Amino acid sequence: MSEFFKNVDKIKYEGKGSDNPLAFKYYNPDEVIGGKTMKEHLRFAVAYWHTFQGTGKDPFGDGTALRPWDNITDPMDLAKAKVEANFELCEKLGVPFFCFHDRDIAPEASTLRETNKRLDEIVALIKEYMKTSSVKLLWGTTNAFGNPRFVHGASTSPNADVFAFAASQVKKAMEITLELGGQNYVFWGGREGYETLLNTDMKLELDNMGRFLGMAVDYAKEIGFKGQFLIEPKPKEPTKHQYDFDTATVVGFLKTYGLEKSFKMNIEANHATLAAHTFQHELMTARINGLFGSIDANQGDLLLGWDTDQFPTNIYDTTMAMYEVIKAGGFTTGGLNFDSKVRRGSFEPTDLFYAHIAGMDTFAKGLKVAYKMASEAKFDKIIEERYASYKSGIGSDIVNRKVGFKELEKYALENDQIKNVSGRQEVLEGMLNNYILND
Ligand code: XLS
Ligand code: CA
Ligand code: CA
Repeated sequence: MSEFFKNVDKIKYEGKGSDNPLAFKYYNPDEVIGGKTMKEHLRFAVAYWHTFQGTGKDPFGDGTALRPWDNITDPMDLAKAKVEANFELCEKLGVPFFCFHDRDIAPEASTLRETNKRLDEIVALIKEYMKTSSVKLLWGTTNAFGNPRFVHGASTSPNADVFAFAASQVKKAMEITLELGGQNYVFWGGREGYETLLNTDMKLELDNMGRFLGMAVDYAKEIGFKGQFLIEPKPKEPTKHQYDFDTATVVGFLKTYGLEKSFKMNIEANHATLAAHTFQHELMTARINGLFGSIDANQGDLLLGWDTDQFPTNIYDTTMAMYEVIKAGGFTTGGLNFDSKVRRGSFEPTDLFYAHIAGMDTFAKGLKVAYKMASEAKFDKIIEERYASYKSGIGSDIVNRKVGFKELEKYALENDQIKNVSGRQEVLEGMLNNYILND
């Protein structure tokens, strides 16, 4: 067994005072917060595609990443080396999970049959590693967007042969996710969207996407896959308009096609901001609809405005995200998957560790602050008071639907001198600062 990251040992918790870039300052896996360890709360995962497939290539230039497997030329040997590197990296970081697309772990061959054989070979190798490692699969998914056959989408392609191909790919990816004990299966829309309505039958495309997901639910039952199905919303990129625009859109979609009991959400921070929402908004929308599942942890850059997938280092975002996770009762099958890539300029192998450490510390700090905020319930109390008018009198009659427009008009005619109270936003933002700064 080769060691790829020779200059990195197991990353330890050294605490706030440490200036060792290869140590945790806030993430202390065994520290107990509210009856659960940090490791159990946060359920971190490494994203195979960015960490092992990412090269730093962008539209203006070639990849810059220097990786210890760069000298391996045979595609299957390379795929095997990356399996080894994945277990080494996860173990050294103490990250308990990883996530992959089918095509991340095994390269596509010239026929589907041959591609599936390659997948089987790599899955057998991963299984072998899992026998001695505690690293598990958080979720599997399908890459049905990269190959040119998916130029017009997968399940929403106008070409039924493409629909069939994508179905066979998801079928296989579900089988290997089951075989590897994956706890969830993710559906991110890939190219499920459109460029122009001049050539698009939107109704047929949406109906087909509904049919496709329905077939996936049927097949999961057939093979006994008990993992959670997750949908990951995104408003644009690669298509101009992605059908799974945001959480609210997906909630409507699931209800239209009768799929709301079979799916939950995988919320990505960068996709939230692309949809002009905050990360917290998307998490709350999922939670209040009973559909919170998992998180793709990253952050965008509002000045750039595209899906930059940066490692999460913004403490406000991680605090409010963990606040929502706690309000949702914590993760069950889900977790925090670093769908994040090191910047093109951070091309050294050790940058992969620095980046994950920064992300893990930022979420650990967010968890600690959020836990305190949730247990002290100051914000809850303020919100409760703000809506107190619905607890009695006319408010309670509205909530209980005891009144209609006629009764409300009668009430309003007698109570038309309305008094409002301040929303005190700045006080609340100051309170949040105090929590973050004093913890
Ligand atoms: C792309 C998505 C993708 C999904 C998995 O923007 O984030 O990586 O998470 O297919
Ligand atoms: Ca994602
Ligand atoms: Ca993304």
